Amino acid sequence: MGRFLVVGEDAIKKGACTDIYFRRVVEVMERDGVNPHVVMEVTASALPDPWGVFCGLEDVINLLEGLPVDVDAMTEGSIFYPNEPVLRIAGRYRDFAVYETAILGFLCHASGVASAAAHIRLAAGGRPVYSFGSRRQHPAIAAMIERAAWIGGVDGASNTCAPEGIPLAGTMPHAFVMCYPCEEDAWLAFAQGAGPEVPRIMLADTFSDERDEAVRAAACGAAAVRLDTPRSRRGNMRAIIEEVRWELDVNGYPDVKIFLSGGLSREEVAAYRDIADAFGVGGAIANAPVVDFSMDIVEIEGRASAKRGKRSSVKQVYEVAGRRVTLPLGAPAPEGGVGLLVPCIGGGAVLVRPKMEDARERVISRLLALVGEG
Ligand code: PCP
Repeated sequence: MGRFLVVGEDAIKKGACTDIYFRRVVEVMERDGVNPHVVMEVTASALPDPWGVFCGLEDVINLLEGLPVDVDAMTEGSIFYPNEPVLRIAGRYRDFAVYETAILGFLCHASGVASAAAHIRLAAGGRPVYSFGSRRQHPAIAAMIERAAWIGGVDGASNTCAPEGIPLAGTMPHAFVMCYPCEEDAWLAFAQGAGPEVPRIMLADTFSDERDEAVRAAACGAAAVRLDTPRSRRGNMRAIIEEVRWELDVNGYPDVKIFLSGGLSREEVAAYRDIADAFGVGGAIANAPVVDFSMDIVEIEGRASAKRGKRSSVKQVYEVAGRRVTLPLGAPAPEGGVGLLVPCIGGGAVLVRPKMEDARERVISRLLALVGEG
């Protein structure tokens, strides 16, 4: 271990970040000369919502590249449902057994974040949503969090380590306001000193009432005011936002937008989307429940086999006229059906690398059709 409690890339790549039982059973199997050819599938039996967003494939491909395995998977950014295989690995068990921990870790976490981001984007009904939650997770995974949130559909991310291509978004911390003699001094300093590309969004809740600070911030050149009202002051947040809007309007600032943040849940985003102009969401995206993917043998030495509770045989998921059908891979494909699992790695060689922008487009293009599905 180095300075921080972080497992390095090299340890992950060589399979050293694993559950000890994998290493132990591989040793036993080596001694016995047991190493069957298996096909393993990754599925989630249940989800917190009717559907999820598949994410994390890029890391899995980088992990398995060079191993003697074939990998097929849904493309990143695919919508998936419970019991659908999202990824399959074919190879000799011992050759990849120790990687299960990292494979699932990559997929469970990234898919959880991307799924939450997509559901929050839907809840926002067209209002921009920004990922502000990298501070809620270990900094070593900030890039993963922001990438998954971006694929899920947020409009920007706050962490400077977000992968290139993701627009950075932020306003100002309360600490900044407090470092000046009064709020006006801080807002004016920001208006004059921040780069020209930085939106003049002034934090308007540090010491006084939001309606008071909002109008004063508007007078200092705010393009928007951020309300990050502490929980202890939120008697009726909707009434507070409406009052701020009213006072901005009657004081001659109808174009000043209202940016909402601070512990927002998906439900709150939906509840305020008609009166707030944009949302900064932290924990509800970054701390999203992981997807409980598991990785199970479904075929061994060419014979369909699965532990109880799991469905045996290698499968393909088809999309047919907006419906999803999962069938054994050998069964005739439904007419007009498009198979969603496609080859990614053949004999250790990478065939297709996911592209972040394509994954995001895939999610966004599907979201409207999913409104009725929760
Ligand atoms: C932070 C920031 C956002 C919050 C976090 C997003 O708040 O202002 O509103 O994360 P959340 O949705 O999990 O709350 P603070 O910690 O109050 O930081 P600051 O005073 O610097 O704005």
